[in-house]
Amino acid sequence: MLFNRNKSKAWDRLDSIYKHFKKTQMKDLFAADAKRGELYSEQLETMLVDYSKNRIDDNVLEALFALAEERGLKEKIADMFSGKKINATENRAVLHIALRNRANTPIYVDGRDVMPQINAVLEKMKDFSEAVRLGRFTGYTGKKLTNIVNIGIGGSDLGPFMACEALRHYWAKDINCYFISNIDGTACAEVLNKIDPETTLFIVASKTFTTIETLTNARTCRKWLIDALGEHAVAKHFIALSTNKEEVEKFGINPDNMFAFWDFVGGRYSMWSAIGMIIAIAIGFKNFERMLEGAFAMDEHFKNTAFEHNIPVILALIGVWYNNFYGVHRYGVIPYDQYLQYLPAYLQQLDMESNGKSVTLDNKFVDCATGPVLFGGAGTNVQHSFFQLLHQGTEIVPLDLIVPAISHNEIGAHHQILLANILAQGEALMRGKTEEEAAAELEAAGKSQAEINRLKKYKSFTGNRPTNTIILKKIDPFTLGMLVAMYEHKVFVQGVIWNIDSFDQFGVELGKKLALNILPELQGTAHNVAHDSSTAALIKHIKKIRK
Ligand code: G6Q
Repeated sequence: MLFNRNKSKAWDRLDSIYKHFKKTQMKDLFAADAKRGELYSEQLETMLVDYSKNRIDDNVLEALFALAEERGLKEKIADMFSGKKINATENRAVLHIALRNRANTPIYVDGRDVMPQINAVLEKMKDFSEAVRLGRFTGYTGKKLTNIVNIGIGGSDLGPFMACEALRHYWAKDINCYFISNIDGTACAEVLNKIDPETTLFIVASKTFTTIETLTNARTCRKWLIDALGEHAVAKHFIALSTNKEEVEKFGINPDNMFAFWDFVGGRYSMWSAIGMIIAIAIGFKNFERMLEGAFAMDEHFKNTAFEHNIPVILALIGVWYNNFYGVHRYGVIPYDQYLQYLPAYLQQLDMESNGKSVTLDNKFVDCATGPVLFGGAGTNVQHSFFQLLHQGTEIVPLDLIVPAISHNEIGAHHQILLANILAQGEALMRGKTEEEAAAELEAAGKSQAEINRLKKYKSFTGNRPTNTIILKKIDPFTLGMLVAMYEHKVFVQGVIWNIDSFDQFGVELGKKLALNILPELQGTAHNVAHDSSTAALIKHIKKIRK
């Protein structure tokens, strides 16, 4: 179906609603309806999503749901869950949902049920992760493997890294996890300095097994291990997570030590697959399965719930409302939880790599804005850094504020202070403070009239700044699974609205290719390659310094 927003009835309706609605103040909407908070909240299992502090009302929401209907969202969701090749540019199915399909109902790709192979790999992961944790699979010299190093980048790093950090509370006491992703030798050196070869397991995580950063890091680690323990030790200290058996063998890893996944699992959607091995080793396979169950609960909710109560759909459409009608192309995720501190970095890839596209599925340039710029950081830290701009800057930045009601570390009043802060931020951003209110406060503080007049503008806040508040019970594997799956589906819904392929990533290729051209120049084996004058001068300058 050709999507042209200028000819879309639902889009036109939203355009005209926006013209009247844009000046509406959220605080007036709250004043007019004492039940607004309750009305615009949804709960799933142990997760509550309050989306009431947004510039929306029933009329706006209805029009957004109509847009989703018009875009065929229901059918698109069914297509994904049934294994249709919705990653059209790469002609692939998109089946991260199959990896956590706890009902084990068949899902067919090219006439073949994918569930048996998924279950077989999960079984193999279970055996291996338990063998490592129990010390049944040991290092070459018979010592227990307690340092687990994941070597991977992008989707083969960010998911496992974020999830391991989020679930640190569940780590086996004698296990430590490390992550090497950057090609910068420092990344390798800093990890290798901390660990002992006899007790280290390297996990080479690469879907393609051709990624230069990962293979270079893996080779360096392999040499480090061989220097210490000899060539024979490799089989006991290296495993691979990949779709490419041939390259794994070429690298020198025994295929018995390879854990497979498939081209229907996108890199940034792969932490539920073999790529999650380090998570399973750290937290135990039972907990890993709980994470899959949490994601499955969100999948079922997403697949079966009417748009009006469908959490990923609602969040996605509110995002579209700001992005395409208010012209707000940015968005922040602020977890108020130390364990979730890497969630924004993970979501940055999920969202920006998925929806940072400019060509529609009909092979035309888009005629509306697509994926927003996503950033974030852990509360309360960021309240003392970039929140100034969020409160008083000229840019509107919609936020997701996330917090667990119960901390794993309930020490004194820490968690209550944290909770008070997240709630206060949402309230402050929505309500703001008028000049009159600022003046009254200054007066109460005993300031002179001249001082009050001088300061009241600086001390006022426009408010009307949107937030979603997501309250979790506790950061446990099940909850994390739900949360991550919620964002995956939110991104998918937005991709459907914008009619783009959320599952390819051609945009990362050009720079990679050019780096391969420049490398021989820096190494002195190629000369006089054509470049723009800036790049040419920079190459010359670097070579001079490194001589
Ligand atoms: C994710 C991307 C990308 C990918 C990395 C690593 O969706 O495809 O981030 O995960 O480039 O690729 P390999 O796993 O093939 O090494």
